[in-house]
Order: sequence, then structure tokens, then C-alpha cells
Amino acid sequence: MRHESFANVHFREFSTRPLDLAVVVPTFNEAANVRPLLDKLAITLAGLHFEVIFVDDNSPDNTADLVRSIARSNPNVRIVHRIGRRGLSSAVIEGMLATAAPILAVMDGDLQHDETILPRLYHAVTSGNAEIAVGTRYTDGGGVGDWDKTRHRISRWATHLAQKVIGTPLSDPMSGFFIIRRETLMAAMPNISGVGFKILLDIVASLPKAPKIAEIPFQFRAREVGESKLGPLVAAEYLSLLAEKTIGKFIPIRFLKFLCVGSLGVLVHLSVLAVTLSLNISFFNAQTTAVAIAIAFNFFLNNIFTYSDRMLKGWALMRGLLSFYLIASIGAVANIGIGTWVNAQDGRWWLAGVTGVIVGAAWNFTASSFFTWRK
Ligand SMILES: Nc1nc2c(ncn2[C@@H]2O[C@H](COP(=O)(O)OP(=O)(O)OP(=O)(O)O)[C@@H](O)[C@H]2O)c(=O)[nH]1
Ligand SMILES: [Mg+2]
Repeated sequence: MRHESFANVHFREFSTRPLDLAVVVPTFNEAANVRPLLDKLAITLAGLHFEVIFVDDNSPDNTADLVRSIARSNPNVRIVHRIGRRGLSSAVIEGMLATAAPILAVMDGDLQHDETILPRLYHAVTSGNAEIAVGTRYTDGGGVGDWDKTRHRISRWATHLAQKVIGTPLSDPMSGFFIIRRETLMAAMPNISGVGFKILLDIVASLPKAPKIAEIPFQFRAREVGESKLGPLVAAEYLSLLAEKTIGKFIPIRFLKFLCVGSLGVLVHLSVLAVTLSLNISFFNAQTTAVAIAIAFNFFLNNIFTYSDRMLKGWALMRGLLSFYLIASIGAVANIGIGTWVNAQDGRWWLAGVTGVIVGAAWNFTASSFFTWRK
């Protein structure tokens, strides 16, 4: 079998030599691409002592089992198998932290990245010219193959946004194909966000000082087997990453999301109040109904938006709703109590109102992140 030869030759020749390079490959449903990728890497990287680490999020097509079966007879192939989690960036981070190699390559598992530029990327970082070497689709010689107009436009727009918002020097900040020195990665780690799918942008924006970057153009190949994972979630997580790398330095993005949901909750509250009052119900009953509905609205929206990474389902969802009702009730008491106290001290009604709201929101956020959506 073809890749057994990869196993034997590779291990026999290099087992006494220290590791030069690790290639980290995030996968989700890429079983059909695993063997072809290993064969291509064995040819391109012949001469280097490298290992390939697949990080698989429990793909239904059993990519992880396949990699494990190859790894059994090939110590240069490894698997990090994650269960109950998704996300390309966090997968890549775990793969990079799971190896001892001094130089780390990251590439997709679907054969879209042209592996033949890996030696040039490797040379760029080992020669001392760069700390990060990136395969780019947006300089002369690079390209995106047969993308349709819409995808092209979205990608260009997202690239501009990253360049404007973060001021990154990368021509292709969305690229998932690069090689980085271990020290450079470790310098970025304390600030890394790990959200979403754009790990290169995350790393570069997390470094305390601008890294030396080399860019090497390549043609992004068309995907032949397997399915793309692009979709609205990828787009939403991209915007979250940009927010985290900008205003996120001053205020937690999760708290901002919580406040956005809370503001919508106020609109829901007022709408329900208006409708119930128009039905000739007493104010007390109308207000109680509005509060109950607004709290449930906040809970469900926070569950899919603010805490999408810890989303509650089934019975946990019901338990979460109850705990959120309890927390929000305490928040309301704190809001009223503190507001009344400030009003008595200061006399400015609006200041008292705002202080009550801030204290209530901070309590709701902190308590619910500990009890309702605990990690
Ligand atoms: N571990 C892990 N890998 C993922 C996840 N999402 C995508 N991947 C892998 O990351 C790589 C890039 O994902 P793709 O869906 O191919 O993204 P893309 O190349 O930008 O998009 P296409 O051109 O449409 O293929 C592939 O190897 C995927 O299998 C994930 O949630 N977890
Ligand atoms: Mg792809």
C-alpha cells in the first residue's frame, strides 16, 4: 500500500533525528483526502523529519478512525480527536500545542492548499528572513481558481475589512496556509482568541509586536472531494474575531453581545406591555407577563448568540431557563434597590435609573455565565 511505504521509509530514515517540522491539519469530514494528502506531503517534504497532526472534531465520516489506523503503523502521523467541540482555529491551536516541533505548518485537509510551496515557506522561517511565512492567494502568482463572483466578492470584502479594522500587513489574512516559528506562536498565545476559522489573523493580531512576514503566492485548488464548511456561522464568527481584536481589548465581546440581547429584550418587553394593556388587563398583570416573556426571550437569544459555544439543549435548556429566571429576578431587585438608593443620595433620576440598569446587567451577566452557561 502506498502510504505504508511513507510510514516505513520515513520512520526508519529519521527516527534518530530531532523533529524539524509538524504539519497541523484541521479536519471535518475529510476521510477521502487523508491518504492523498499524506502521500503528497511525503514527496514534497522528503529530507525533513516531520510529523503530521490531524485535529478532527469527531467527523461523522470517521476521519479520526482512519487517521488512527494509519498512525498505528506510522509514528509520524498523529491524531488529536476532539469530541463535543467545533471550530477550526481552536483545532489548529490544540494541534500546534500537541507537538514538540520547533516549526509549525498549518494547512487544510482538503488538498486545496498547494503543498509544493511548503519547502519555500519552511526555508523562509528557518533562514531567519521571517517569523511567519504565509501562502497567499492575493499577490502576483497567487489565485483562487474557479470561485464564483459572489464568493470572490465576499472574500475580498472580508480581506479589506481585516486590513482596515486591524491594520494587518497580510495580503491574504484569511489564508489558512502558513508556517510559523514556535517562539512566535508562543508569544501570541496569551492574547489569542481562538474563536472562529481565521487562525492566522488571530495570531498576527495577538502578537505584541508586528512579526516579520514572508508571503509566497499559490493557486488555491478547487475542492474535489468532501464538502465546504463555509456558511453564515463562519461569517458571524469572523466578525466576532474582528470585534475581539479591536474593542475586545477594552470590554469583553460576550458582555457586549449580552447587552445587545438585553436591549432587544427591552423592546420585546414594551411591545408585550402595549399589547396586553390594549386587552384591558390590569397594569400589574400586563407588566408581569411582559417581564416573564422578555426574560425568556433574553434567555433563548443569549443561548444561541452570546453563548453559542456553550449552547444548552434538552433538559439542560429547561434547567438553564429556570436558573436564568432566578438570576434575572435578583438582578431586578438589585436594579431597583441601587437605583432608589442613588436617587435618594443624588436626586438626579436619570443617573439613578442608569446606575440601577448597569448594576442589574452586570449581575445578570456575571451570575448567568457562572450558573446558567457554566463551562
Ligand atoms: N477540526 C475542524 N476542522 C474544520 C472545521 N471546519 C473546517 N475544518 C477543516 O478546515 C479546513 C478548511 O475548511 P473548508 O471548509 O475547506 O474551508 P475553505 O477551504 O475556506 O472553503 P472551501 O473552498 O469551500 O473548501 C478543512 O480541512 C476542513 O475539514 C472544524 O470545525 N473543526
Ligand atoms: Mg477548503
